[in-house]
Amino acid sequence: MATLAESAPDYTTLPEMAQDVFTAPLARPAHVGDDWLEPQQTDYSSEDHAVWDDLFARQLEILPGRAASAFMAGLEKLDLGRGGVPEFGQLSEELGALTGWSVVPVPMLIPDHVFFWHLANRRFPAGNFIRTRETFDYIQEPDVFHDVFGHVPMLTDPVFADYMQEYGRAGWKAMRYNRLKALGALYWYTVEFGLILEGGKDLRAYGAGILSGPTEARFAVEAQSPNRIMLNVDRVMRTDYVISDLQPTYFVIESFADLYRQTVERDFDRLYRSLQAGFTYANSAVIDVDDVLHRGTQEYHLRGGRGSGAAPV
Ligand code: HBI
Ligand code: FE
Repeated sequence: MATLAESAPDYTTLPEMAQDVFTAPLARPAHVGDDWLEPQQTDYSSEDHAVWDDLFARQLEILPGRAASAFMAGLEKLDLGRGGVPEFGQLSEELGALTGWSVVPVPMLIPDHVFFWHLANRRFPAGNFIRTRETFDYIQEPDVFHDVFGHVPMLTDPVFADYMQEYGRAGWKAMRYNRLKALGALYWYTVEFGLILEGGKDLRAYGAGILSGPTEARFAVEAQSPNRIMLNVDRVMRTDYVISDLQPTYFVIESFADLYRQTVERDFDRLYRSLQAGFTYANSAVIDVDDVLHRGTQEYHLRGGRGSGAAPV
């Protein structure tokens, strides 16, 4: 049977999002255009720069031995600890020389199709604002510390940099099949909360959601509560996730090359056709196809999780 050959989308132009695609509507601030880019990066106050410096110092106490080697190398290559919030122009020049990526300022969360479009063109949209002392430990909206400290170092790794671009390109197909939530789960369990088993033995974090906060690096790498399961893309794209607490389950890759292979060389048409709308597996589920590294006790979540006073054990 002959199938119609699909031509590749034009990734250079902003895609149109169909009205009936399941996605969160966002009100666009009046001062940004369809690309959601800020005209320029904020002029940070000296207090803003001090907040960056203090966040940076705190993470560096926690991350050695817990963060992936590629992440620690990226921090060095970009000299992100030189003091103060990095200037995106200079950062983009340095990152551009390494992997061709740039960092562009956005006001807040941006719509999925705009986010994918920037990634497909090797532009990383980073929150312009920085948290305050009041929200020092935890904020839900991605600020410049989460985005630049958490995400940008990984973009110095050539394979990971390619994975992020391919992830953005994958957005077009996910929109067409109305499966953005499933593709979002893949982002969540890799780019935000991914673990890697370095050299087949050392568990390390490469996800920005883990690396940019004070608690989750220890929890993700060392605690007894969470499940740690080898990444399987089909499985992950059927798995629900929580956005406001530590993760009940982390998925582990062998290498970035393996992550790239599992996703980019995959037949997403088949997967999307077989996926139900919505998720199949709870975020704490362990199922029979799982290659389980550690079966978690889930003690932290069973005791009530964030806000309950439960220890992240
Ligand atoms: N916007 N600023 C910003 N940062 C994100 O990480 C982001 C976003 N919009 C949509 C989005 N992420 C999702 O598409 C991914 O989490 C899948
Ligand atoms: Fe993020």
